[in-house]
Amino acid sequence: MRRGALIGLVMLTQASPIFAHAFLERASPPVGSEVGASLSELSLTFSEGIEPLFSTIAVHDANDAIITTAKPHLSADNNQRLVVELPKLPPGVSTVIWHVTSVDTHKTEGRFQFTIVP
Ligand SMILES: [Cu+2]
Repeated sequence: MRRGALIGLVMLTQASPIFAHAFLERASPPVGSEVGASLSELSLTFSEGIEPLFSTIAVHDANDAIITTAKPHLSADNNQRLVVELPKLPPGVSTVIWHVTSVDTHKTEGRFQFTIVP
């Protein structure tokens, strides 16, 4: 009886690292989308809980100038969602470059684009 429980526990702990990296699951605005210039914040939802102090989101405009100045913070109801307030974005292609550290201290990064339409 005790032996069976121990084997079950070992299998559980071995299975968990497979899911332990934070990958981007959804973005708002969505990856590749077209959005109006009234956009005021960006949110990225990951597959794992995020450590906001060790995570950055930079948005570059079409001229590659960095236009984000605010620090990203966690959504109040979801520790897998990072939110950053945006200044008014110029029309054109914006590039989002994210670097995040998940709660298990692993780092992941990525980038995507969306387009601001006037
Ligand atoms: Cu990990």
